Amino acid sequence: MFIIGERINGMFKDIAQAIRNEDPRPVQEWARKQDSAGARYLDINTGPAASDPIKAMRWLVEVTQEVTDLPLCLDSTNYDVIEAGLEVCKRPAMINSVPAEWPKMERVFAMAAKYDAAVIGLAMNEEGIPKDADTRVALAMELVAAADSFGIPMENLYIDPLVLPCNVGQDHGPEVMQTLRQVKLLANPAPRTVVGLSNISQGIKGNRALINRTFAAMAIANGLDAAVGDACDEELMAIIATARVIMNLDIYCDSYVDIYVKQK
Ligand code: THG
Repeated sequence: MFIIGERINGMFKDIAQAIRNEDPRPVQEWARKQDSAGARYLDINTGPAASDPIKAMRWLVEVTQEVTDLPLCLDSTNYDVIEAGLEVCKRPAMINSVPAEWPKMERVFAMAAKYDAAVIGLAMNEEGIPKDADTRVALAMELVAAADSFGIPMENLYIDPLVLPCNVGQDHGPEVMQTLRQVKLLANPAPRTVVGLSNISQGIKGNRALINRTFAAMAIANGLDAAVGDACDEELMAIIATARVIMNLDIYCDSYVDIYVKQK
């Protein structure tokens, strides 16, 4: 399981301000910090306030690539914004994201094939986010079939069951876990899975980090492959390293946590 660093997102005030002032420093500082904390990709999202999101996406990609070699996860619901980012990406990127809807899947999977990008497919459609796991899995199957028809290999498709804050969508929790398990049965090789980790605690007063960390450990036990999350939460990164040992994904050695922390 790996982390896609969530911090370069115009939803955060410092990044929104950096975009407005074309000041690369906050963006590059977060890029470096998330890289050295162990992020495997960096999510890049202009946020809702950018006046020219195409220009903002291109700028964010360029200034981020000046300080890190990590691949980028381009996060937007506007596919012209995603494509502007793909044009300037130096390494194969991840497209975040596409719902199980035509013609959006057509646009995104064609773009993924052209730019050799991975794709996050959302378990939702025109009718919204389903409550139950079975409907989420049915939508995941539509994404699998569509990706396959464009020649996208399954290891480049990440299914997102879609996580809601646990105070508004508490009944979704077990359905998300079941979706993570069942998605692995849809194809051989199976598609990968991803969630937005911080979503689970959004808008909650109190110990958000505890909720995010607990959710991460549980989702890994259910087969989670990746999460958009806080790479700079050292406790979260240690929990992930430990969960990977328990799930037999990494070899145990007596000082693995020490080694993990030193390698960062
Ligand atoms: N799935 C996929 N991509 C995603 C998400 C997802 N990208 C965006 C989001 N969800 C994941 N990223 C974040 C980033 C920040 C927060 C939550 C998810 C967050 N932000 C604080 C808040 O809203 O309280 C902002 C605090 C501040 O302004 O300082 O929690 O689900 N594929």
